[in-house]
Amino acid sequence: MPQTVPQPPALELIGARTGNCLRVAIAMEEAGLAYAVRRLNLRDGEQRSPSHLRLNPAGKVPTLIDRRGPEMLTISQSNAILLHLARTTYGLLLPEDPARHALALERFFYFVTDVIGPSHAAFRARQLGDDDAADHLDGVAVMALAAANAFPAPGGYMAGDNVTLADIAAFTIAGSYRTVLDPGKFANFVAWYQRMDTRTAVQRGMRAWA
Ligand SMILES: N[C@@H](CCC(=O)N[C@@H](CS)C(=O)NCC(=O)O)C(=O)O
Repeated sequence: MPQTVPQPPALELIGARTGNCLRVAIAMEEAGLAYAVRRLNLRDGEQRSPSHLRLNPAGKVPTLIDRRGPEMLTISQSNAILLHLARTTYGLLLPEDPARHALALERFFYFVTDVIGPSHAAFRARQLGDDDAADHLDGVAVMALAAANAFPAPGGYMAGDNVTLADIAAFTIAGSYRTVLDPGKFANFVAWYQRMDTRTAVQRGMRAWA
């Protein structure tokens, strides 16, 4: 009798419970993609094992293995993975209309470079014991988040009526600062955060690395 050879998952996400990995898991869920997760124990240094370094020479997570096409793709950098998922899911994570697409990209990069970048730098500065630099960089991230109060239309998302990469990037970092933003002053942003927080796909993505 012929034996069925188990097939590796078409989409395999390697990572751990970190903001960068959560962002990719939420994007997978929002796009309705089936994927398997392979957890690495970062404390034990599994990201620097020879087998992982072959996939990602930087020794970081996340890394995505995409076996959907004729060639197996290995992609690292969370935001490159997000753009790859958007490109291969045709309008689900970035609108196809050029003007709406441009707006979603503008806001996606806003959160990546103006909020996530300073926030990660603040984290590093604090680890190194430079609290002044860390406080300054956290302040830069908070000011950028506060300015994003103007982005969502009431009831909507960061770049229109539907969730895009901009919302996914914003949500995974906004959680760290949500107690700092005064709900009276930044009501639009706080309402948007709650809208994201109650989405089934977002909740599933947040549990992906549990
Ligand atoms: N820019 C990269 C950052 C990757 C990164 O720093 N990943 C962290 C977890 S969020 C990591 O792998 N840390 C383990 C280590 O540095 O050893 C991305 O967006 O994917």
